[in-house]
Amino acid sequence: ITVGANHPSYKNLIIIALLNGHSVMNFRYLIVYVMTIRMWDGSFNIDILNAQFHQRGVRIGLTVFAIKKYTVFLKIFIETAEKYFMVGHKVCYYVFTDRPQDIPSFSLGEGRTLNVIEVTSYKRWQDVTMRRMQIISENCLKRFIYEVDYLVCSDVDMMFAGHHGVEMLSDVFAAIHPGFFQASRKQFTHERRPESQGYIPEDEGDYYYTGCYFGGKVEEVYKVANFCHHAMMADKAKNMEALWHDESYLNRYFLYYKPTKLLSPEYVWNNYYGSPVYVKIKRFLHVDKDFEKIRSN
Ligand code: 2GW
Ligand code: MN
Repeated sequence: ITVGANHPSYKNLIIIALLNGHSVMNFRYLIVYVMTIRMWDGSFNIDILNAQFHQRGVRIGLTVFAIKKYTVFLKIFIETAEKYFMVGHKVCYYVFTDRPQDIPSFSLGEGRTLNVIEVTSYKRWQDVTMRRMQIISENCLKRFIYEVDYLVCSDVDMMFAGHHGVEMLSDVFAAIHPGFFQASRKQFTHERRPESQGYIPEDEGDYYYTGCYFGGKVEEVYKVANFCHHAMMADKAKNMEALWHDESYLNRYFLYYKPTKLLSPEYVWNNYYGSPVYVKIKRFLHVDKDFEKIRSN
């Protein structure tokens, strides 16, 4: 959309943004702002949404990878998901792991199931995190499309701490990386080498999206994951790897295929960034990890 600063809708856009509690720094951001729906506390009526989604009998898949030592994160992840994630809806957890024997059993709420799927691990941690895209895309075709309507793809070193309901679902949704919510475009750590498939020009890029939480309809998640996997393979053939691995390719995908819903930092927060007033509810948190210990082989 191109709307000049003198256009009457310019004022309306600013008013909408301010009513939602945002400072308007840059008109370009503002346009993207109104194109995507942001989910903040108070911006949705969960009772109406729950009724609509129940009527449709919507099934939601949650994919998570616990490879090597990262199996330790699963307990808190699933236990807190049972408390907060899509409560009252049909939920299917998909746990991908190379250590199925290390996966504890969980007591799950009604209508909720957990599938453990064995996958092979990779030596390099960059491959462990990036290959998630390949595995997700393959399973979209093989399995998810037959079993669920929406998919939510998450890191495992996370815990739910507040309501995560159907308000977040959309054809494609993404979340802003908590460290870049207030950053300017110049500060975004996008991949800047034009030769890379993750390339985003200096004067482009709406947000810096996190790689740890995204999703949507199965057919849309397939497109996201398939793109990221192939972009990564094309770079690999040139002996390249984007700066932030899968996260960089994900950001590149969203540059030209924008998410239809944008989750506020309430939905992905990291206490490393403190407790700013705009995050009224911390719904999902990065778990502290001992990097040395957890990432060593
Ligand atoms: C091992 C060594 C170093 C880094 C990751 C791993 C590792 C990751 C592992 O041994 N086993 C494993 O299952 N993982 C999976 O990859 C797990 O699901 C984990 O949550 C995910 C991403 O790795 P993580 O959480 O350590 O990386 P973060 O929190 O720094 O993630 C951000 O950056 C990544 C790319 O570098 C991804 O884009 C991720 O989605 C981002 O949140
Ligand atoms: Mn993580």
